[in-house]
Amino acid sequence: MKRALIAGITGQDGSYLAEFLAGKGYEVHGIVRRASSFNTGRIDHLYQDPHENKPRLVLHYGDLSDGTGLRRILENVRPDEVYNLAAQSHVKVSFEAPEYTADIVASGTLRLLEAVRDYNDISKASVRVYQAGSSEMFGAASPPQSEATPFYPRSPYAASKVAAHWYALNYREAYGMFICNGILFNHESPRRGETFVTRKITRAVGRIKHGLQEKLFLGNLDAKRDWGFAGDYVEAMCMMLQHDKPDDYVVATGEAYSVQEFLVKAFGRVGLNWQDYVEIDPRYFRPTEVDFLQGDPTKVMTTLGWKPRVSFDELVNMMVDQDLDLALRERTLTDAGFRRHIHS
Ligand code: NAP
Ligand code: G4F
Repeated sequence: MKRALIAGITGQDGSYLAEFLAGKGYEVHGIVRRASSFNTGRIDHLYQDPHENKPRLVLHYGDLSDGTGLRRILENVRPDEVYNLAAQSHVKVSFEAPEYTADIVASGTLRLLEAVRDYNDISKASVRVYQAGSSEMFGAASPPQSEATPFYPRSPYAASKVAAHWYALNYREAYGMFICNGILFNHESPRRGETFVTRKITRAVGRIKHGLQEKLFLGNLDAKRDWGFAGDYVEAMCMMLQHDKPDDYVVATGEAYSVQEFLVKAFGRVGLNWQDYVEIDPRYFRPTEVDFLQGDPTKVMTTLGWKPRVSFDELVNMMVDQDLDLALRERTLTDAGFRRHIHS
């Protein structure tokens, strides 16, 4: 049985990857940050009591800011594969917390790579590592973007991901480590964080439809993104680590839509016109925007045989349908006198 260690297991991708690997028979270990409230909502359905004989999902407290702790976790878990999905992953927030973002996204990756390098030396193992790179690294480069496109980062987040990408590539060349950089374009799901634009929209659609919200405030509606389904993308991560040689891959659908096109589809799903509800709030503009991301996934398709299963329309419908259901439950609670809580 293979053992995988996932940093960032409580996030959107971490939860889908944990499910996927568990389904393949892996023993899955995850690194969880200490928080004052529970942050394991996305993986609670997978959790097993550690007092059980052989739980298939084991959680370890740790943080990418704490290199010694990472090393200790590696020695305890003795993984075959490590997936580094941990990050301060919000682009706009990275302008507000740039040093923190760099510390976790760039230096945190370096800490994890150092820990794996030491563990390999001590144990004579050859742990395979997946590094979560991002299409944000292409930033202002013209679409379609492929593995050959030069990076042009437009935010502290993107610059930090570029640093992490090069750390990973350098460790592969310098120490012969098996490390793959996935350069993933935007991928969404009903588990997407509620401050990313797709989920912010679908949450609002559900609440507006059920009379819980009147307006939706957004920033730049003209930006274009290549949006896929997170469940499809985690399969590509695993496929990279099963290949006979480590390499870097763009993962994308090859299609791009604007934020406005997402709005049309999402509001249209419930028979509403987005223009009746959306207002622009410059607070959501970014100091430097990434206008147009559209990936060229030829390499991952031809080399690894990966392809996306969920279309743009299916993705929007899946997210809206779930958020309609959530809003209905909120409505029921509100009608029963409970106060509701709105994220923006
Ligand atoms: P996400 O939902 O924001 O999850 C991020 C994960 O990292 C969470 O588990 C979070 O823990 C954890 N984390 C944050 N700071 C940490 C720290 N200091 N130490 C340890 N863990 C920490 O992000 P995602 O959408 O799943 O994305 C996964 C990875 O892929 C990220 O690296 C992201 O930058 C990258 N990526 C995402 C996309 C996309 O479209 N989704 C595209 C390209 C690349 P908490 O739950 O406690 O916050
Ligand atoms: O949903 P977003 O915040 O995603 P963004 O910035 O593309 O980043 C996501 O994808 C990256 C991969 O390309 C990941 F690396 C990263 O971790 C993250 O998962 O914004 C998408 C677009 C932007 O152009 C933004 O300006 O939507 C625009 N937008 C318009 N109004 C908004 C809003 N974005 C947010 N978050 N909130 C708004 O109100």
